[in-house]
Amino acid sequence: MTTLVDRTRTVLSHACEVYRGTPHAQRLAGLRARLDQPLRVAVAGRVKAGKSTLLNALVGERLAPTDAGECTRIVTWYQDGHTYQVQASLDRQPPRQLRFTRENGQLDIDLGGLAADDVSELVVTWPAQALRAVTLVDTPGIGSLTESASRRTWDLLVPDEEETPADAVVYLMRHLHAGDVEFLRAFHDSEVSRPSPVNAIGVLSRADEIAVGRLDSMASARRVAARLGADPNVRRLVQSVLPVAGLLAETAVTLTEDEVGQLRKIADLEVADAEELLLSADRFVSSRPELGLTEIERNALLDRFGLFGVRLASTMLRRKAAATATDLARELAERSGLGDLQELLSSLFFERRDVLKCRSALLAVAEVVRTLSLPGSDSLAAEVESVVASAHPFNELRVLSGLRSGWVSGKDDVVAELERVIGGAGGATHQRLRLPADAAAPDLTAAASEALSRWQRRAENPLTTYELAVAARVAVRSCEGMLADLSRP
Ligand SMILES: Nc1nc2c(ncn2[C@@H]2O[C@H](COP(=O)(O)OP(=O)(O)OP(=O)(O)O)[C@@H](O)[C@H]2O)c(=O)[nH]1
Ligand SMILES: [Mg+2]
Repeated sequence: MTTLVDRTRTVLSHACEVYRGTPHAQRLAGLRARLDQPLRVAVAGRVKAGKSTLLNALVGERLAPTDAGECTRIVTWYQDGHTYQVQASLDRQPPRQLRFTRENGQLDIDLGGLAADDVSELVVTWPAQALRAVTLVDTPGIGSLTESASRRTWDLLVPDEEETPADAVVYLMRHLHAGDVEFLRAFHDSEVSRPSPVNAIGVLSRADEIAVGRLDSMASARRVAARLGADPNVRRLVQSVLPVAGLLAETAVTLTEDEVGQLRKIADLEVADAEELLLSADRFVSSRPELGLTEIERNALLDRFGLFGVRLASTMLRRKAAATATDLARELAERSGLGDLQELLSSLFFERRDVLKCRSALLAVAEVVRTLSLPGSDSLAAEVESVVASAHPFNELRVLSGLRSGWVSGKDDVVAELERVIGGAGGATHQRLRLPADAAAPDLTAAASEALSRWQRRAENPLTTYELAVAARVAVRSCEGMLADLSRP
């Protein structure tokens, strides 16, 4: 069976032949190579939304700078590799290797006299488990579009004439800002990425700050995120919005024994005393000198955990909800929302990585064909069309974005089922059928058969709207695909 990747590779090989000797040749070869590389996910959002912090949490190391340094203004790629290396791409000169150091686990890159504006991007190669499946791209915050650092992010996500270098985007919002909607719309409306929420998810970032650091902050953040995620304007742009306390997540995955020792001193206080100490950051830094923590240590704890994190971690230690540093790290990571984000990334992006990569590649070939017409480029365009039109995963993505944009509509329960069946909540069979992960094969088969008949009836029902009937036929194919998979030994 030829897979979508095989077919895309064939198209790219033809494209390389047709455009040999032109300025597009190198880019097409690069696109072909990209099919075998990890998925590229960009982390984007406004200035200080917590992008770099979240990226570090996803990698499990403090690689991205979260201070006010020059490097925060440069688009930076974090990719897996055999050696540790940092390379700067410059505008009109060959790339340059940069020196770097690590202090307290934090990577510090020396720009070696270069100004941030002269560097078009940094590529950090770092052997890390988390980077095997995905290359992460940290972007400067989008403030004003005229500012040069914003411009680079904009070019990365919405290039004028190139394919988007990222296959998918995690978009951070602190609370919905008019600028967020404007940004997301531009990202999706661009010819290259096409209006589609299929490759974007939203994160309500710095979630601990929503209820000013109270212990129930994450619950409030979940409510705000659910509201945002249900807003038609947001649904049109991102698949889902979930809250993440990025700082807590980053600290959890890089927690040290020293820090746990310091938190234990707070945990040993009487509940009422600890609560009073943690009423505000000022009070935490300056009161109870007998605690045995210096002002520097207290400030460091605040920087690493935030007031919410100090409260949560010390409470968990006091209640013995976490006994060891490892337990505490795991609990904090879970409560920060990092686990949920990783699951969502996995079901919506990683499991679909081939489709997303092929999508980026085919859109780019279509773009090249539009830009430069050569003998053979017409048939190339037809090939792209044929792969795009006949590959079922693309049809699923199309229906998904049709649902999100309101183009396909129907009764709420029908729409919800449609979205699930075509993989909108994850591509695994049990997710599509809304069954538990350990559902037995006969139950899956029974559910898939029932879904198949339901969608066949809907597709053929003369009262079904034209759009819904088209979508129903895609759902029928999805059900048939599940049944075919299930019948394989
Ligand atoms: N309380 C709290 N603070 C956070 C969180 N995430 C980030 N911060 C803090 O917010 C500041 C900015 O965080 P960054 O991760 O650098 O944000 P960014 O979006 O990468 O910023 P720029 O790249 O400069 O636009 C830092 O001081 C972080 O410690 C969070 O989840 N909670
Ligand atoms: Mg940053």
